[in-house]
Amino acid sequence: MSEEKKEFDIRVDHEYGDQDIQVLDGLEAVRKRPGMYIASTSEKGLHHLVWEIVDNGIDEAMAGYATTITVTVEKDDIICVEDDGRGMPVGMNEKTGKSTIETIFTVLHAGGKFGGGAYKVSGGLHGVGASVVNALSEWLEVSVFHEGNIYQIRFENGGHPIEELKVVGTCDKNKHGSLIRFKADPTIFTETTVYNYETLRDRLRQLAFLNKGIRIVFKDNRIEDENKKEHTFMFEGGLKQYVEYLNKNRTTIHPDVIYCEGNDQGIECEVAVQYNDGYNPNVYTFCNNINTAEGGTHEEGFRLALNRVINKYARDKGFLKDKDENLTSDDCKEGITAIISVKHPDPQYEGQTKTKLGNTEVRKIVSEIFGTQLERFLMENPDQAKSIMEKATLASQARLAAKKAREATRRKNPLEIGSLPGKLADCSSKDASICEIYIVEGDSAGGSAKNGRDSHYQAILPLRGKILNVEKARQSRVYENAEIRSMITAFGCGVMDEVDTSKLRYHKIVIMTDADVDGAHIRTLLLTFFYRYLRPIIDEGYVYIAQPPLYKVQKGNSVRYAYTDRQLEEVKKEFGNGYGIQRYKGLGEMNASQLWETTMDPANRTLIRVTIEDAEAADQAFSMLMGEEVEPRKNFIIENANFVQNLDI
Ligand code: 1YM
Repeated sequence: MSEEKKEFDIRVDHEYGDQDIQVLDGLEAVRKRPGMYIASTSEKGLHHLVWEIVDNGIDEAMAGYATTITVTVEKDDIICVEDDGRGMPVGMNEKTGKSTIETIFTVLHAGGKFGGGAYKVSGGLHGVGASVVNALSEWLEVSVFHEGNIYQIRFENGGHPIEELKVVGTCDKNKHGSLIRFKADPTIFTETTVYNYETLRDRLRQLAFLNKGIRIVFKDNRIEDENKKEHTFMFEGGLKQYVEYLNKNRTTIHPDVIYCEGNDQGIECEVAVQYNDGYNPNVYTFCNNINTAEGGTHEEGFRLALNRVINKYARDKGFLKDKDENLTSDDCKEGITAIISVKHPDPQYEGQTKTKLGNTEVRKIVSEIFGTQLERFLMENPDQAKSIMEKATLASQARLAAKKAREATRRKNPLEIGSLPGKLADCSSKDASICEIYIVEGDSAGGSAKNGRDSHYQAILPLRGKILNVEKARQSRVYENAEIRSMITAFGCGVMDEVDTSKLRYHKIVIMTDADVDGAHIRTLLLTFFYRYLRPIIDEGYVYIAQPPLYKVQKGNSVRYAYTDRQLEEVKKEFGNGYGIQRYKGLGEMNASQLWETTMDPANRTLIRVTIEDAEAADQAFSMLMGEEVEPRKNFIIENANFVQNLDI
């Protein structure tokens, strides 16, 4: 037996037999390799702890016993989750000889096995069990309100009970439910134990949309602002309201959200759809409340039905003539906002990130439920049907035009230098894994970058002026845009469904814009373009943002650069007095060697890797950019360079 366990044996106050050692081995295994149980020990993994516990509350609500789940972030980042359900069972577990609650919190995967009857739909991807949360917490407390009594048990140091479950007080006889409080263990979550307000708020809102009628209260006691501190999310309309919410900054082309639900073979299926006047589809799919970002059989079923029903209606009603070819799936999806949510007792996930639903029976179930009800909607609402048919047939015409334009941007041979854009100062290396391309705003900065770079592996592509907002333009116009064509040909990896990142000519695509509002705007437009037309280069982590300094501080011969206002204060302190400060308004103010030294030299620079944590957040960002209101848009750009995360060298 290892030293660690002996120490543990002494710490607990009642005797432990072999069985207990096994239990604690389990929790110890979680602590040794947390990555096997939660996504990571970074910020994402930290939030996983909350979702694990919240899921149990949602299960209780979906089983019809709880109405409200309250999630509170207390000061010091303690999480408290409470529901008003039956309360976790307060009896003993025969097999372990301990209370059921202690068992659930100390035996890996115990929760599921104890549940009687009602199947749990939550979990799946992160259904690792409450014991994992316990193992990764500095301490965790469970309280159950049951028949006028408050039962409680507390665990410390990664899951060790300090006492057995016992009654610690009384409460109103009518009160019932479970309450769990915990503090994440900072020795496990070494990056951060601070919860992100937006992450929690947005996911709790999403859970309320996905589970209609459940009230989810979010309180963040770390915040002073009374308006932001507390939110109640409750949507009787469920997905229908979710679609309305996603379309709120858009112009819809028909008034009613098409909504349907059904149940077949124990699989629940819910779909909501509404078209807007944009050109891009926004289709989000979920299984058991988990975002299936890679799609899967539910998405296929949806697509099949959409195609089948729209084509049939278009033919029957003469929107398509005999000579016309069928509308493609892309035609039918132009400007669609759709949510597909299934609840499955035994989901199978596939794909690179295990976010693709694999259960084959789901395809037909979704296709039939959605197809039947979409058909009925079109029949009953001919005016709205007409708007949708016109949109899809127009998309089809535009597609044929776009195809032509697009063929013109496709280089015959990716290495054929002659066809590379004229403005590109390419690098000499052909080894994509070391090559970088800097997309630079303006010719003057482009000039400095060209002179300052290491031309062996750094290429420079200067862009003139603002680039096209691809959210507001049809594909054919996008492909006509000179700046966009330059990027597509320079990258060499194709566009849209033809993207092949193995052909990408640079493994770092670096956006280098001025550190001002215009620079932020250009950056967002570029990201919008990448997101919509070159999504895999973001997903696979090839896109970065350069961080030029904001200030140069000089005293005699020593020069320091400051990238933030805080750094500036530090440098000022260091220099005492007698220094001069230059504020850089644009990259163009730096000469070639300064630009190299501060922003491009791998030894000194800071690059921020762009990730899209969640398509919905990004989509909201982009629709905000499309909105007509200028002020929120400006503020938004300033605040949210922010789907921009993860500091990289
Ligand atoms: C704040 C988190 O965990 N609520 C919760 C959990 C359970 C029950 C009720 C519950 C379930 C069942 C029967 C059942 C759980 N019980 C178990 C186990 N909120 C939160 N509310 N009675 C109560 O599934 O049959 C696991 S979770 F295993 F004990 F049944």
